[in-house]
This record gives sequence, structure tokens and C-alpha cells, in this order.
Amino acid sequence: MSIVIIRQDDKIELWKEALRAQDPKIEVYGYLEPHDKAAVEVALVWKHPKGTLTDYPNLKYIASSGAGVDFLFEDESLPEDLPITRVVDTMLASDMSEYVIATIFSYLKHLQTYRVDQFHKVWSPKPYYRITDFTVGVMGLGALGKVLADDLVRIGFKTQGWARSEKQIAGAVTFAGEHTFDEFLATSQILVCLLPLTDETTGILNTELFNRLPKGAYVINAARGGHMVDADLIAAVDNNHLSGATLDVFHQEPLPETHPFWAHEKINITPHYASVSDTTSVVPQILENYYRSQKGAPLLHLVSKTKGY
Ligand code: NDP
Ligand code: OXD
Repeated sequence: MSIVIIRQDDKIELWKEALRAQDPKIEVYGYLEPHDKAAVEVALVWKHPKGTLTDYPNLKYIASSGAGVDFLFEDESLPEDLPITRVVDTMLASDMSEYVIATIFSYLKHLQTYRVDQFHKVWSPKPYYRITDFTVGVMGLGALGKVLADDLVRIGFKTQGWARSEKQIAGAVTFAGEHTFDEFLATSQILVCLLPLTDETTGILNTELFNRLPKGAYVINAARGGHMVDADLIAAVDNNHLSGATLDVFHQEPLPETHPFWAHEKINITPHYASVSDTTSVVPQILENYYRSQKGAPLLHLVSKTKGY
């Protein structure tokens, strides 16, 4: 009985060591090293090469080592009958909240604009903005969006959130479902996307949505590149309907050198860095599920295959 780690970055050893540090008896292999594939019961995966999961005839479940699972559903050979788990972690959520809040403050205080002005030796004070001047709208009130909304309320932002189902967040206004989307968007001066990427949410950040935001709104996408229609964003920023955007995620990562986002003065980019699964924080839940599966107990953080998240 063993775990295989399947990912194409350089983090296989890191995850192996973190698993062994917390359970020295655990049998864990990187997918490219020699191992008995029939003995593997758990695949711990992150953007695995498509098709690799079919090499393991006795898998009991698939564990995403991140919060997102969209990359799994993109694999046409994903074994249909296997449960999928994902990461739900307090550190991942607080890291995301810190990233979004840092981005909002940078926007409020024009820090990126002043940096550009500095290069051009331009002394040009901009309008002074305060926390109380802005309503922040959070799309997606799950493990990450809920923590962000709570933090925004605590800091003093007018906060609202939108999800598929009803939520209660003290101090925030919440909206549920498609029929409330207009009302939510119409007052979101800063819009943060923390939705999962599914058939329903692909391309949701498009001209039609931007036009429903107040003039001068600012957009932050820290969810997935597939939510954004890139050309629509550039058009909305260039025609000054939007004041700018910060993007952490892209259709293709790394962002190709020829992409217009690189050189756009009002679009800030970060390299899919908003929040990253910390092995020390996440390994206990990976092991907990492993032990649960050995005992036939229900797994934690199961993904709904019908909803796609
Ligand atoms: P969750 O599954 O916990 O939450 C998703 C939220 O989105 C839920 O509130 C859900 O509503 C809502 N939602 C889903 N579909 C719709 C829809 N069609 N209409 C309205 N609301 C919808 O996910 P997490 O919070 O854990 O993570 C969100 C995403 O963040 C991940 O899928 C991943 O893509 C991204 N991410 C990005 C990182 C980065 O570094 N950039 C790091 C980690 C994650 P309901 O609650 O009603 O189901
Ligand atoms: C995640 C991510 O989904 O890092 O966890 O993007």
C-alpha cells in the first residue's frame, strides 16, 4: 500500500520528505521512480501529465495537492469511479486573503502607479482613497472567499459576496445565484474572483460582466486564468470602463512572453503566487485521508463530480 506523487514541477522530493517527516513508515514514490504500481492506492497529484492516472489499477482515490481540481477534469482519461479530494487549509486561505488585501491596498494607495511614475520622474499625486470609499465584491464564498470576506469586514471595507448557495457572513452582504448577480456586480467597485473553474464559470470575467460593474471598477483574479476573457479585459481597461486589474492566474502559465498583459501599465501580474499549498500545513490532512481510506472511513474534503469543485 503506497502513495504516488504525480506532478511535473520540482516539488516531488519536498512532498515526499514532508509526508515521511510526519509518518516515517509511509511508502511514497515519485511517479518517475521505480515502484510497484499495483500497490499504489493513493495518487497525490498536481497538474499531472494527462493519462498517467490510468497506470495505477488499484487506486482508491485521487488527492489534489491544491485547492483547485480543474486540471483533473481536463484529463479525459480520469478514472470515472474514483473519489477525488482537495486541499482545504487554513494557511492556504489566510495566505490568499493576505494576497488579495495587499493588492487592494496597493490599488487604493496607487502604489503601482507611483512606481511607474517614478521611472518617468513624474510627480503626480492621485485622488486620496480610503477603505471606507470602496465596496469589495467577492465572487465565491468557499474555503478561500469566506476567509477573505471575514478579513475585509474586520478591516472595515464594505464587503459583499456572491456564491451559488446562501451564506451568512457577519458584517457582509451576501448574494446567492444567477438572479442576484446583477445587483451584486452593480455595487462591486473592487471585484475579486475566487470561484472554481467549471463549465459554468469558464469565461465569466468577460465584457458583459465588466459592463455590469460600476465605472472605474478594479478587478482581481486569483482563481484561474480560464475565468478571464483576456481581450475583453484589455478592451475594458483601455476604454477606461475599468481602472485596472491584478491577475495571478493565466490561460497559459508561465504567461507567454508575447502576451499583451506583460506590457500593460494598468494590468499587474503575479506568477500564480497568491497562495501556495504549504507542505507542513497540508500533509496532516493528506495523511488523515490516507488512514481513513485504510479503515474504510469517509474521506475529508471530497470534490463533487457533478458540480466540478
Ligand atoms: P470552494 O470550492 O471552497 O469554494 C468555491 C465557491 O465558489 C463556493 O462558495 C461556491 O458556491 C462558489 N461557486 C462555484 N460555482 C459557482 C457558480 N456557478 N455561481 C456562483 N458561485 C459559485 O473553493 P476554494 O475557495 O477552496 O477555492 C477557489 C478557487 O481558488 C480554486 O478552485 C482555485 O481555482 C483557486 N485557487 C487559486 C490559488 C492561487 O494561488 N491563485 C490558490 C488556491 C486556490 P457554493 O458555496 O454555494 O457551492
Ligand atoms: C490551488 C492553487 O488550487 O495553488 O491550490 O492554485
